[in-house]
Amino acid sequence: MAIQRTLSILKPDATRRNLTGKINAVIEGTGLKIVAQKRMQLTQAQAEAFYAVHKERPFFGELVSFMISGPVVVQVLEGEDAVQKNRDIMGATNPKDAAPHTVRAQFAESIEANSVHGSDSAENAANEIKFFFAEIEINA
Ligand code: DGI
Repeated sequence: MAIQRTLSILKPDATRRNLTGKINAVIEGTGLKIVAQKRMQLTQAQAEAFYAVHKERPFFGELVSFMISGPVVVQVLEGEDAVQKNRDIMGATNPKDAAPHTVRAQFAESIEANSVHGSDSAENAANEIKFFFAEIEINA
């Protein structure tokens, strides 16, 4: 499997509870490298654009409100099979369904405040990385 990149977001529930270091340790423990990272306060327009794929879903408004309720840490992860590897350590969307070793099982508060986002395909990863980062900001 080739070296891939994926976009990860540590969500406002994680920054609020000072969990970014603990979550980064789990990410780095998989062998993935954090090759870009910045802490940001998303605007409503940015959160709506990032999650545009969900705009018809009943929870869209709540999702956007939550994502702007505090700072996030956006990051690019790089390594072998990065997209799937990150999805595997994130765990299921609802922490009640997440396998015990995963970030969401260990740290998430609820299906909404579920601590992390990760791209779900290589194609989405490329678009999501471009949404937040210029190539010059990504350094392996
Ligand atoms: O890729 P995931 O983050 O695991 O899940 P997703 O792409 O299906 O949904 C994106 C985010 O939307 C998810 O991380 C949390 C939120 N979400 C998903 N389903 C629900 C939800 N939020 C609420 N409040 N209720 C839901 O049923």
